[in-house]
Amino acid sequence: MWREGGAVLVPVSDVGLGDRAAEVLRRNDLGSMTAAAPRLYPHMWSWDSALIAVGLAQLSVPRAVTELRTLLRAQWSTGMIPHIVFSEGDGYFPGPERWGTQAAAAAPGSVRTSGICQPPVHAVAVRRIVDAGRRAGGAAREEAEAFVRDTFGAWLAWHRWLATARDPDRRGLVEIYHGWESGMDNSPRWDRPYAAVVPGAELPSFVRTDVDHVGDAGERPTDAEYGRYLWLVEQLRRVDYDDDAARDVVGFRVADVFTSAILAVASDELAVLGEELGAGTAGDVAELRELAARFRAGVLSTVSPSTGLARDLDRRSGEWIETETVAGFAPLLCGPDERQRELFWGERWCGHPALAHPLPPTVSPSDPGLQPRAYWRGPVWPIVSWLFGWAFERQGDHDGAGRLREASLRQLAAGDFGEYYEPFTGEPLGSLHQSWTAAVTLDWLAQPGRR
Ligand code: 2M8
Repeated sequence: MWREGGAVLVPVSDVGLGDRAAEVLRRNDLGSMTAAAPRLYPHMWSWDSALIAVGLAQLSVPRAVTELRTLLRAQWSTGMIPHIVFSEGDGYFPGPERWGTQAAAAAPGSVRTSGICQPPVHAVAVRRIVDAGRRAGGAAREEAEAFVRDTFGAWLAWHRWLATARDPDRRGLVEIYHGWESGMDNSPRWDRPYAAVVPGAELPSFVRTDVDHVGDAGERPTDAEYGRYLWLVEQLRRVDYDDDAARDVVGFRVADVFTSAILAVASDELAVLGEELGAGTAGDVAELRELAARFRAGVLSTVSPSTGLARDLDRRSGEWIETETVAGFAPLLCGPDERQRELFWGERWCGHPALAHPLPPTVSPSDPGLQPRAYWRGPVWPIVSWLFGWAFERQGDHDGAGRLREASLRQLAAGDFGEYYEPFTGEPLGSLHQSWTAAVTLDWLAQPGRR
């Protein structure tokens, strides 16, 4: 099942690493979904599952398709794809009881999910599955292409929901109601908006489980941060996750520039797939192209003239969020950008002399606020490096993509598949055997033209 007809393009020197990565995905396989990590995350996460499918596509196109079909079974009737699809496993908090989404009118009846979303990287994965299917040929190709025709409408509904419910003023920026929706949970990007979130006395008590599964609790968010995270869940739950009501009651509303950039490129990818495979109507394809253009323009509208980095916008206070994080490179994810390219490889970022590998940390290594072991506040995340490498390749910047791939494979060579890495020592942190880290490793190993 794991290697079909020699379709795995792993070079001989990397066979060991590729085998280990495949083994991680096999062990985390729960049947029709993959746990994001063995103990810390025993369920399916939305953007993890897309990147996991990118890796699975190198091993088995049908298994990659199954992953995304499982995710789509959890799609809400509004079009939203929830950020967690719960497995039968336990040991994760907040679990389905705390989310209480069964009362939400739009939630699916047969699957337990959370009530918020994550960045829409899915069309990127669908494209990868089609490409892998075409390379393998035969039944794999047929299955991949049939998958696009079957599910095009569902992905379109997801993009439409983001572009309407989460961009009601048509600014070309996706609004998020929780730091978890950004995927970059405790990034310094969210410090200011979170400062205004004050948990009410009626917040039900809670016991965290995440800190039991990492080497050191300092690698995870603090208890105070968790209190705010859970208070937002409480606010959303009280209005049964209704989109219109949520906008008025939630204490955190931020236009997220990185998610917006992902929506822009993913809309382009989906438009191309629709056209190539005759999925959807000409109007659907035109709509996706319009979304791509609107969100790219939205992203560019946030760039700070002084730093050259893109910024999030706090919709509650109306203030720009000025932090020096990797999300500032959102324009570079959307399209070629010479000024940003120079910044990205320059001394404040990948070219910083103290870095273990020339890869983008989540916070600039020149920023004194960087915390090298603290989750999204400094470490290097392989999936972030992968997303930029993917974007560079797409823009025809093969050199940039190759640099990120080679540096990442050196970072990953020990085969721990850390959730994130200490930027100055290269030590793996958080969960080990993290599925999406293993998955992007497989994709990097399979890419033709490695230097
Ligand atoms: C982390 O987020 C979850 C909450 O969604 C958590 O900390 O419990 C983030 O890194 C997120 O981006 C990721 O999707 C998830 C699973 O890997 O873990």
